[in-house]
Amino acid sequence: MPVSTQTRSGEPPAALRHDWTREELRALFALPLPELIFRAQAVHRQYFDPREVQISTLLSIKTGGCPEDCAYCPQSAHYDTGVEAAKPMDVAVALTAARAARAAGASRFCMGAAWRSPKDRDLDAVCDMVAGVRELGMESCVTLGMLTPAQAARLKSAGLDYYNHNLDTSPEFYGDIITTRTYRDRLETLAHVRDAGIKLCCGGIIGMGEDLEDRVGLIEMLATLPVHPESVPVNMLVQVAGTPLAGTRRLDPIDFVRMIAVARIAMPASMVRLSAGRQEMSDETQALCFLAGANSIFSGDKLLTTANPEHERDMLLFDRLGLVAMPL
Ligand code: SAM
Ligand code: DTB
Ligand code: SF4
Repeated sequence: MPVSTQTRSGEPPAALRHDWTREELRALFALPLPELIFRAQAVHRQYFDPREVQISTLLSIKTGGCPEDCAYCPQSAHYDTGVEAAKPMDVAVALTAARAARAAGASRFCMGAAWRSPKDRDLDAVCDMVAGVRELGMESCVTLGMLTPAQAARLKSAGLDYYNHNLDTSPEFYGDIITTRTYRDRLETLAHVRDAGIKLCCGGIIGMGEDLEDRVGLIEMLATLPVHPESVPVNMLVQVAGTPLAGTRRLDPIDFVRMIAVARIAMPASMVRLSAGRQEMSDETQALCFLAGANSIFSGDKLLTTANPEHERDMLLFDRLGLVAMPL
């Protein structure tokens, strides 16, 4: 993590806070946009070079047929979305994709599996993939669902850098979106991952029909964890036909920008990732997200099962904005 003890201007950076209140966060969301962006930029520059954007690439290593009922997800077996359940991917195939991602400038390779929780024997191949990604000189990340403490320890021994497990939304709205596991289950997995010494990638989705208070509640949960997640993915719902959330009223892109800015201010040293939803976003909205403190993206023409902007479009946008890929 590039957490420095000095800012680029030589001043000590603002201290990290873990006592954010909903009232304070609500007040940030209510600021006029220029003021909110100004504050987010000021904080961002204390911790990061504002030109640099970290690039991760995703790969689905086990697609579809998931027993969970997450209302947004094309991979849930509860919904008819056209995503077929597939067998886990071979290690060699995953590592070929990792090499291609590295050649395209990605510093982190993230592998996702549509499991409620992995079986111990599932981890054999995952651990080989993690070790292979590390050998390529990239950071490794996996998202496999709920983990036991022993499974987290095993992944750590294989060299895993990050585990992605999202809180998704506020505790109050969560039950409207997922009924097959609880918010507490998620918090427990996050604790197991932390206890194993793995860095956390944890964020959520907006545009699911939630209220502003649910966005406030999600940031409160993330920013009051004992250690802020090192990566905070902010996903804009990708509406997939067949899922219960298809047809949800579209989010105002400015509300997405506000979410990024508040995440940046509340968790100043974290990578805030402009995650799913970029395919449907204009270049101008993405530019506003970078101004609001986003400093990470998923690159590659696919997320897990849905489309992501092509590499060329991203590189052109970086050029137009004067952004560069963050070195490892
Ligand atoms: N099964 C594991 C789990 O849920 O923890 C890992 C894979 S799951 C697809 C990873 C994350 O992708 C979810 O937590 C959710 O935040 C995000 N996601 C899934 N479908 C999405 C969609 N349609 N739009 C935006 N984000 C989505
Ligand atoms: C995260 O927060 N977003 C990524 C990653 N973590 C695993 C996944 C987005 C998935 C979007 C829907 C799909 O492509 O299936
Ligand atoms: Fe399964 Fe993860 Fe999709 Fe939920 S988000 S249905 S747990 S793959």
